[in-house]
Amino acid sequence: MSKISKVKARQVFDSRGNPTIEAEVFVKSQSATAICPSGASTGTYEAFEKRDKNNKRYLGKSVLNAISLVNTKISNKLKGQSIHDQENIDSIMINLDGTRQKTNLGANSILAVSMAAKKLSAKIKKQPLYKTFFIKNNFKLPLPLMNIINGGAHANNGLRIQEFMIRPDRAKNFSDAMRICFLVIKNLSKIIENKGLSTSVGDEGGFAPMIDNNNQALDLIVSAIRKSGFVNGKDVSICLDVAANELYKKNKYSIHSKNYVSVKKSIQEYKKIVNKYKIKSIEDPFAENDWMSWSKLLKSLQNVQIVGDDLYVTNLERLKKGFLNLSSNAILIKLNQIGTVSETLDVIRFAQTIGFKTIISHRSGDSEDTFIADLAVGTNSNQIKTGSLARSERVAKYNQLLRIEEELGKKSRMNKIY
Ligand code: 2PG
Ligand code: MG
Repeated sequence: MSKISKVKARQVFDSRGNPTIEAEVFVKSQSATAICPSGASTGTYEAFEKRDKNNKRYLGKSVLNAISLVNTKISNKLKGQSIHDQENIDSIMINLDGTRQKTNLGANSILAVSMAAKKLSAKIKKQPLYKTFFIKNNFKLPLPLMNIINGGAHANNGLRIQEFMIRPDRAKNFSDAMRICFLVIKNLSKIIENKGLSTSVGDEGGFAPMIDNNNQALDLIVSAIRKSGFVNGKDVSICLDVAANELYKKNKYSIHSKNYVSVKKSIQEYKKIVNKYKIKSIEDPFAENDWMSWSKLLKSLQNVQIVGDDLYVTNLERLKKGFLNLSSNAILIKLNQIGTVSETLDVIRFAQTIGFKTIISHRSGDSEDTFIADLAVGTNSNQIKTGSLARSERVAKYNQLLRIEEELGKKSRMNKIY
C-alpha cells in the first residue's frame, strides 16, 4: 500500500511575481510537487484564495498562513491515506475546511496538495499523468486557444476586451496547430511593429499594443491571419474572452466602447463583430449574475461557442443553473476556481454529459506547472486556453502537449471543433 507519509508546502512565486503555494506530497522517499495558479479577473463565486492580508513584508500578498495550515492540519489528516484514492484525499480536505468557498484553509492550499497527490499517484504507478484521469484510450489532443492580444485587466492599454485569441480549427495534429499559431503570431508581430506600436506582451504573453479600440485589435489579427496564408473563420478562427464582469455597471455594459449601453445594444454590437470578423467563440460576454442576457445572446448568435468562465467558476451547481437557463454551450475549467482535482473532474464529466464543450484553462498568474496540459488530454477536453507563444509559464503547457503527442505516436488524434 502506498500511504502518504507527509505533506509539505513552501512559498514560491508566480508569473506575475506574486507569492504562491507549492505543495509536496510524500510516500516514503518518493514525492511530487504542484504549484497553485492565481487569477486577476476573478469571479465572485470562486473558491477563496488565502493570503496574509496583514503581512506588510509582502504587501499583504504572502501565503505563509496557508502554508502552515498545509504543514500542520492538512499533513496530519492525510498521513496514512492511500495516495491512489484521490476522491478520499480531496474529501478529507473539503471536510477539514468545512466551508462553501474553502475560506478556512484556502483553495490555494487545498488545490496545491490535491494536484501534487494526483501527480505522485501517477508517478508511483509509473504512468504518465494524462493516462490517470477518466479517459483510458483513444486520447485526443485539444485545440489551442492562443491569446495573441491582451487587454482588460491583463494589460494597461485600455482595450475593453480582455483576450483576443486564435484557434487553428483545421490543424491536422497538435504540432500543426502550433505551427499555424506560430506563423500568425510572427506575422502579427511584424504588422504591429510596422504600425510603430510596441510588441511588448501582457500577462498571458499576447501583445499589448497601445490601442484602445476592439475593432482595431481585430483588424490587426485578420491581417496577420491573411498574411500567413490562412482563411479567417475557416483555417483559423478568432475567439474572445470579454471578461464582462469588469465592464458592467447598473445593468449596462461598456464592452464595445467606453460608453455604458443596454444589453440589447450590446447584443447588436456583438452580432456586428461576429459577422464582420467571423468570431467563433465568446467567453464571459455578460456579467456573472446576468443569466438572462446570456441566454438572449445564445439565442441570437448561431454557431458561436458561448463560454462560461466567471459565470460557472467550475462549480457544478452553477453549471446546472446555466444548463437549465440555456446560458451557454461551453464551460471554461479552472482547477483553482473550485479547489480540488476531484470536484474539477465532476464538473468536466457533467459538462460533457450535457453536450457542453470543455475548455481547460490557465490563470493569468501561472507557473511552470504543466498539470492542465495532461488534464486536457486525460479528460478529452476539446480546447485548452493557456496564453500565447511567449512567456515560459504559458509555453510550458504547449510543450507538454507536444511531448504527449509524440508519446502517443500514431495513436494520437486531434480534437475537432465541428
Ligand atoms: C480568464 C483568465 C485566464 P484570470 O479570465 O479567463 O485567461 O484570467 O486568470 O485573470 O481570471
Ligand atoms: Mg475568462
